[in-house]
Amino acid sequence: MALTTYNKKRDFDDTPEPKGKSDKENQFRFVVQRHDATRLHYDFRLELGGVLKSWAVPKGPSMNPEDKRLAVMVEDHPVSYIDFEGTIPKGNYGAGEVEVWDHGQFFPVDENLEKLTEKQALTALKKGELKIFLKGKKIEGGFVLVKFKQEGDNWLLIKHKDEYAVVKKYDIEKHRKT
Ligand SMILES: [Mn+2]
Repeated sequence: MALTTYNKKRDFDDTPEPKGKSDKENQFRFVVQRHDATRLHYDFRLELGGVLKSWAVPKGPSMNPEDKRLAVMVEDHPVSYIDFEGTIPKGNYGAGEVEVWDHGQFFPVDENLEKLTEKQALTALKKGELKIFLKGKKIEGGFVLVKFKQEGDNWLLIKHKDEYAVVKKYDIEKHRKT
């Protein structure tokens, strides 16, 4: 079961995070959670296959196509994690503050920006390259997630060159909600 690792890492008597169980109906939502843990990072999650496919992005997503953001794939999270905000207490896995930085819809797409089905998206992910179109409040437009080696969990998250792209330096912390 996809959420075994997620559940194993957490003590639900001690963390306010939701317990993992998979959902059936996919709504193609995404979330970016700012996670002020041992190291500040942004967690990027896509609702696919009854779970949230998840990457920890140390520098966060960038709207500048020049930035190739390292995105380390982590364990699948339950769909109910999509609006999780709060404090993971000290001593727990990922201890620190979590806040939703951005959220919205996404569409998995092919190279011609035609929508893919959920099944096609899962296949693309397995092959190590998934193109998506995001419609969030802060981030918008085409992105690609590409695995840069066959082995390991290291991917790159790159903004596609389109009308939503930002060409100047992109500072995610300045884009933080107040
Ligand atoms: Mn995290």
